[in-house]
Amino acid sequence: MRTEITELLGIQYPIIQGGMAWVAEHHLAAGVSEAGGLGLIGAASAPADWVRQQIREARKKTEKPFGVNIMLMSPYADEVAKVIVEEGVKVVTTGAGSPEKYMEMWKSAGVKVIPVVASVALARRMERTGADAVVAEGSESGGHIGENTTMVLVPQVADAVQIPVIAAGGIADGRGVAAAFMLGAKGVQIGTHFVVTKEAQVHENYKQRILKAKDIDSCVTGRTTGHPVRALRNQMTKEYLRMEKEGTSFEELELLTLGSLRKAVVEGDTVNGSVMAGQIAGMVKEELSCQELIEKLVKETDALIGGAGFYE
Ligand code: TUI
Repeated sequence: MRTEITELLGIQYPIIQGGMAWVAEHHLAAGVSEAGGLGLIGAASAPADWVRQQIREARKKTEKPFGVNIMLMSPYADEVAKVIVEEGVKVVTTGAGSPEKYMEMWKSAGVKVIPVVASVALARRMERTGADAVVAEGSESGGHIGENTTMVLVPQVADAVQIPVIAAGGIADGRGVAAAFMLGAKGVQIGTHFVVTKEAQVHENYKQRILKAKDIDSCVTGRTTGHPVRALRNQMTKEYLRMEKEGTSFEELELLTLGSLRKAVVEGDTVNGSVMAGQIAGMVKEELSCQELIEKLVKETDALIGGAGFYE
C-alpha cells in the first residue's frame, strides 16, 4: 500500500491515528507506529511539558516515525508548537483552527505539517502556506466537527489541492479505506476504532460504550455555540441539548462540558462524561491490538482494490 503518504512520512501503510484528546497518549501512538501506521500523541489542552514527556516515552517504545496533534484552541498551543521542534518530532497534525502562525517555524525545522481541515477553503489556504498534506475530516467523526460529510468533503478537497489528501470520518474497515481511495484520498485517518484497541489506555466503560453502540447512538452538541462536538448520547448530551434549546449562555454550556471528556476517558463515567466517538462506532465490535487492526484493514482493502491502481 505505497502511496504519496507512505512516502512522505516514511511509514509502511497510509493509516494515521486520530489525535484524540486524553486517548492518544504514548502507548497508543507507539502501538500504531510499530504496526506500520502513523501514531499520534494528542496534545489536546495539555501543558507543553506533558507533551514533551509523552514524546520521550513514545520514543522509548518505537524507533518508527510518530507525530503530535496540536489542538489549536489550547491555551498551550504556542508552547507545544515549540516542543515539537525542540524534541525533533517529524510530523505534526493540527485541529480546531489554522496553524498558519507556526508554519514557518515547523517547515524550517523540517517538520511535516498536516492540518486537519473540514472545508475546501481551509484546505486551499493550508496548501498555499506550505502544508505537506491535509486531513479532510468529515462530520461523521467524533469530537469537534465541521459541516460536510466525508463523502462530499474528500473529493472536493482532492480536486482543490495538489498535495495529498487523507480522508477521515466514518472509516473503520477495509470498505471504508477502499472508498476513501476512490474519493481521491491517498491515506486514511482513523479514530474511533483505535479507541477500542488493547494499547489504548482508556477506561473499560468507555470502550464498552463504543462496542455496544448502535448506528444512531451519536449526537452533536454545541451547534448553536459554533463548537459542534459529536459524542455518544447519554445523560450529559441530553442535558446539554436541552439547555442549548432553551438558549443557555455559552459560558454555562462550557461549564457543563469542561472536563467532561476526561471524566469519561479516565474515570469511566459514561453517563455524565463526554463519550466522544464517530458515527462508525456502531460498526466497531471487537477490541483488537493495533497490529491486528492495521493488518485487518490492509487485508480487507487489498482484497477490494489491491492491484487496481488506486494507491498511486
Ligand atoms: O479538532 C478536531 N477534533 C477535536 S478537537 C477536540 S477538543 C474540543 N473539545 C470541545 C470543543 C472544542 C474542541 C475534540 N475533537 N478535528 C479537526 C477539526 N478541525 N475538525 C474541524 C476543524 C476545524 C474547524 C474550523 C478546523 C478549522 C476551522 O476553522 C479555522 C479557520 O481559521 O477557518
